[in-house]
Amino acid sequence: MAMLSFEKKYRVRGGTLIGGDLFDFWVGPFYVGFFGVTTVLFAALGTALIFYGASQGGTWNPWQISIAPPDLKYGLGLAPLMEGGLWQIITVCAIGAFSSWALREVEICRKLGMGYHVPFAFSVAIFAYVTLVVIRPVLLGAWGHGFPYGIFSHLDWVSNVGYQYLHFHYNPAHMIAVTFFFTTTMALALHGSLILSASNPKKGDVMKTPEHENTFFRDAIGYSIGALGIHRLGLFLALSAGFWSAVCIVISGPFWTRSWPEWWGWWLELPIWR
Ligand code: 07D
Ligand code: 07D
Ligand code: U10
Repeated sequence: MAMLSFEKKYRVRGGTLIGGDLFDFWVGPFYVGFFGVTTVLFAALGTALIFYGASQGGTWNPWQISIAPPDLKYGLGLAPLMEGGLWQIITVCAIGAFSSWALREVEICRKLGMGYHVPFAFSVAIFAYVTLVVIRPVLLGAWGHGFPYGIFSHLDWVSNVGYQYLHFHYNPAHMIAVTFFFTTTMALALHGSLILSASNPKKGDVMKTPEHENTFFRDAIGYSIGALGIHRLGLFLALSAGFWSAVCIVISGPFWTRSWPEWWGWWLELPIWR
């Protein structure tokens, strides 16, 4: 009930980026807005094209459906529909839908008078995707370097591209990204467990305060980052994971063409060993 009366108060017009009052309303729980309409249009077209591609692809097994990017011979040009053209249109739809979703989040933030942290965070995921299917293919001179749209086929792409550089674990930016992913998981486990331990006591027990939370970590490791700080740290860790992922793939090919283990040659060539 509290939620419903809150929504009534805040479900007012205004704060849109584009179109004024146009589509400035809600359908059930969903805010629509101009960018809600563009999200639905791009997502519906992209999904329909995936189904069309699947209908031509010889399998309805959801794990095996795959829409491949064009052959490398098409370079950065347009490819015929059934030879990668479909992948190119679906890519435009995907970028259109993801960006629309981010902008719809911005409009919701504006209506609520909140910061833009959530759309900013989603933009980092979009940036990683755009790095994979636009920035790196453009730097390498062919759309064929994008990944195929299929559940198993995109795993094959990751494995193949990994082995193309002999041993992807030796990519230093991949190491940084993986470390950020692992650290994010650890931070969330620490935070989730700490909050539940203090604020979800068993029946009859009193709820503990943020002072208890601070004191736990001061006792355990000598320092507490604080209630706001842990959320800043969590956001930083998670966004860094996505950012360094984009870096690790964009340098593979455009900036380093040999095997990743070879990159570490600089260490053996340091003057101190001579
Ligand atoms: C839990 C939020 C919900 C989102 C879900 C995903 C679709 C795709 C479309 C059949 C955390 C919805 C899925 C709409 C259906 C078609 C055409 C988010 C949550 C549940 N991957 N990947 C998966 C995508 C890339 C990799 C699963 C998308 C890169 C590995 C799912 C993209 C590389 C593994 C999926 C993308 C890569 C997966 C679970 C886009 C490097 C797995 C995802 C748009 C990043 C895992 C069979 C998940 C798996 C997996 C979706 C890109 C590697 C199908 C939409 C090219 C190694 N990926 N992926 O939970 O089980 O995300 O695969 O960039 O092991 Mg992938
Ligand atoms: C791209 C997803 C964007 C999603 C968006 C939203 C919908 C809507 C709707 C649910 C970036 C989509 C939304 C579709 C859904 C509804 C309703 C996220 C994206 C915009 N690796 N590796 C990474 C590890 C190896 C290789 C990243 C670990 C091998 C290559 C990460 C290991 C070889 C590439 C990572 C490991 C190899 C990567 C992925 C371990 C293979 C990449 C995360 C333990 C033999 C990719 C930008 C990411 C990359 C990438 C982790 C092993 C190859 C750091 C932990 C050694 C080729 N690997 N990897 O990027 O950087 O998320 O992509 O072994 O391209 Mg790796
Ligand atoms: C956090 C938090 C916190 C909270 C929280 C949360 C983080 C402080 C206070 C939030 C966290 C959770 C709730 C936990 C669970 C979340 C996850 C595990 C993350 C992953 C999430 C999911 C897997 C769910 C994904 C669901 C989505 C994206 C919703 C799908 C919605 C739609 C398809 C409708 C979108 C609406 C739009 C675009 C606006 C326009 C709407 C209309 C026009 C009306 C609707 C019309 C249609 C649906 C038409 C048909 C659409 C078509 C044909 C196209 C779509 C095609 C598709 C295939 C989808 O920190 O603590 O607590 O809660």
